[in-house]
Amino acid sequence: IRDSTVLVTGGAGFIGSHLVDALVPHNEVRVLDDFSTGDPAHLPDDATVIVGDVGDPIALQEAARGVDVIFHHAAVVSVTQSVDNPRQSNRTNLEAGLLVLEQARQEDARVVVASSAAVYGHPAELPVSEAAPTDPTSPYGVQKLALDEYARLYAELYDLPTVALRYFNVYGPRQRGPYSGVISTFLEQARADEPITIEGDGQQSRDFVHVSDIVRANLRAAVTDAVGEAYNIGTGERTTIRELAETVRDATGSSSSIVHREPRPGDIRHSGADTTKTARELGFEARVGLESGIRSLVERD
Ligand code: UD2
Repeated sequence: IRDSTVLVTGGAGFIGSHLVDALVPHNEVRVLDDFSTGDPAHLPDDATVIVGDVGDPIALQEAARGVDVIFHHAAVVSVTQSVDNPRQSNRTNLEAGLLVLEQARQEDARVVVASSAAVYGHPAELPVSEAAPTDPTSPYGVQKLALDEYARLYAELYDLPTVALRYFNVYGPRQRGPYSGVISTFLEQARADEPITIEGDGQQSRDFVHVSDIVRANLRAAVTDAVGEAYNIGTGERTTIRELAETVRDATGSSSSIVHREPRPGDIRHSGADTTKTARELGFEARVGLESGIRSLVERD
């Protein structure tokens, strides 16, 4: 998109900050972030930063004034944290999301919401399509599902252009911290020549999608006519955690051993996107395969 005024909530976070980078050259970009997990160092100078909680109506109103599009990426991303404190994550993931939709209604703005493969829980069929039953297994998944449904409903009830993007396992530069995902954990371990820790037998699988593809999907969602819909954002390829461990070790030239620990309680066994609807209706396909994505991560720093 070009020549638009846009708001990225959670714009200092992992996904949000990459999106801000892509938007800044051609648009007026505002970022609303409370920097609870986001990093100011990731923000380009040309973005206007509003420091605040997305759940604070005053801060949100200020940040959203006159915008054409809101990319809603502010969230409590840790599934574990949502299990430990469901009401706290509900406030950010659902209540604040609803506030964003309401604010968009005031401004007549388009909204792209960050949804998740977590809405499917343990998928009954693989790859999982958007028409599959939703059956989340965590408060995080329930919150993302409710937001995803609200987005659809706002399109239906109020004619608000909304799009929900159901991200699979996202990875890439700037992903770090205790809840940051298996690829960043394995990379850190490999770089330090420490054991790479597989939880369980390593035969569980995931659809790993590079953050640059997530950005491209958001840019499509900002202009598509196919609104009021949810779209899977993955590559359509599944990789086992064992294969991932070996790929990371090879790519880094590390001498790490690969060890197994207790499986994670409630872990999803397999997750993979059916990308048919996204390709046909949103006109988006992922470009970055796992091996080249990991290679570019290794070459970076
Ligand atoms: C991802 C999302 C989560 C939610 C969920 C939906 C991330 C970081 N999290 O959770 O937000 O959307 O999908 O289902 O993308 N593992 C190891 N060793 C480690 C760390 C992880 O073996 O040191 C395993 C882990 O047990 C799991 C797999 O790797 O089987 C992926 O774990 P994850 O935390 O990266 O992501 P996931 O799929 O639990």
